[in-house]
Amino acid sequence: MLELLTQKLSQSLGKLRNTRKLTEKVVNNTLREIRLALLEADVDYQVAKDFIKSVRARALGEEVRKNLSPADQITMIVYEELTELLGGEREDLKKGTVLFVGLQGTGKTTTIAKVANLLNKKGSSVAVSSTDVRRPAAILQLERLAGQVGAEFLAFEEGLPPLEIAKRAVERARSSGFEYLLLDTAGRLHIDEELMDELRSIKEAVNPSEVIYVADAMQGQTALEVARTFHETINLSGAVLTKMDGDARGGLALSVRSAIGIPIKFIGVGEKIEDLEPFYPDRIAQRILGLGDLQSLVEKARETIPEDKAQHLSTKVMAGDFDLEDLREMILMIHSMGPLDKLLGMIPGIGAQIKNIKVDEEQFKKLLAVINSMTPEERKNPRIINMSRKKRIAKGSGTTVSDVNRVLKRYEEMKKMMRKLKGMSGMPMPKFPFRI
Ligand SMILES: Nc1nc2c(ncn2[C@@H]2O[C@H](COP(=O)(O)OP(=O)(O)OP(=O)(O)O)[C@@H](O)[C@H]2O)c(=O)[nH]1
Ligand SMILES: [Mg+2]
Repeated sequence: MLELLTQKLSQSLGKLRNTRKLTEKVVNNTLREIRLALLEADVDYQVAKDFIKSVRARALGEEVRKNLSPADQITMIVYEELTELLGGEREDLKKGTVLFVGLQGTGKTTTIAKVANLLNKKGSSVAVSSTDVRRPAAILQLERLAGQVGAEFLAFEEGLPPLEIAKRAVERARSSGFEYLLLDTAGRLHIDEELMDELRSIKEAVNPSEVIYVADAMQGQTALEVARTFHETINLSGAVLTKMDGDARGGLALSVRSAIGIPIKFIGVGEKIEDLEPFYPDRIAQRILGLGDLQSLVEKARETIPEDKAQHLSTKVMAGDFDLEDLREMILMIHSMGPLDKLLGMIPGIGAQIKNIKVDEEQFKKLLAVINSMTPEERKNPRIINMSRKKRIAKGSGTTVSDVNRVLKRYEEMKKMMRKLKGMSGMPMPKFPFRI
């Protein structure tokens, strides 16, 4: 997801590392590259143009923050503008009836089951029902999925028209006291009047708290056009982008908010029930910039690691007050959490590099091996590592002295960066370029 964009952006921002001053020329060059990267990622033309315009205005106009290098300064502005572009603050789904709409096969039914599962886990009471009488077995599909996630499925006699099902489902959900009713609708291959009329009448009858547009991220700009028509007809309140695990270039994710004016609430990242992530603009902006996504990582960790341990570790890291032992623990924690490919992108600095997952796994192992070969004192205070110890560590870990140096240098950089950013407004999360 978004790897290509991440790579391109990291490349052009990386070039700034040796720049001493943000002149107009430097800014223009960088922004030209960023604009191209956005367009290549299939971001809407106007959205990309407006984005670049705001970044330029700030990069050239803003008071220089003395404690930041030009590279960090631009990264910071791009980060903040990206967060804004992606929708700013995330809001949870409003309680009530949530209508899911979208074209055929985009993932409406699957997404309803995934959302029901998430809400259930958070302790909300959720019912689901389907008005999709067009496709044989569509209703059964939702019933089965509901059973799988333990959500109440509201069934009605066969032969009822969609509008009638919708009305009865709302009544029943209300009288049974459910906090959420997730309502499935039929899809079509293309937008047609009949579908729009059906959705319009359902919407009027059920007065939903949310109307969620489900889009297949692989469809890129086409999905944006469709969203526009849906929005004009039935007024959407949010979107879910599915199939972000595929080779979608990500442009849709960056365009929806600005082009249509609705926030993305979730992204689907696989076919399984758990493959749904709440969409946090700031975290996605961090991932896009190759800064990782420590928050999501920590949340994932909580599912597998005792909470106090994860909390303790993340507090230390965020404060820029961590040693190599903490870093090692973090890596081990990550290792115990499951498939590397999904997790690696969340580690600051590594996201940009995960084109070839095999290489990264080796880097990962190398990093661990180097830290493992140090003594506990050395991990606590790496400054005591002298040349002869470096040689021993390299030998013990099957690496070279320059590998050891790289690990130490990156560690120092990470710490420095975290400390610099600590307490800065608009930068809730650490960013540290970690590469070995
Ligand atoms: N890889 C991947 N597949 C997904 C994702 N979400 C849904 N799918 C798959 O997409 C296919 C269509 O999903 P459905 O949920 O049936 O789509 P729908 O919009 O309800 O389709 P209709 O009811 O026919 O309009 C299924 O094979 C799902 O498993 C996702 O995030 N990633
Ligand atoms: Mg369906």
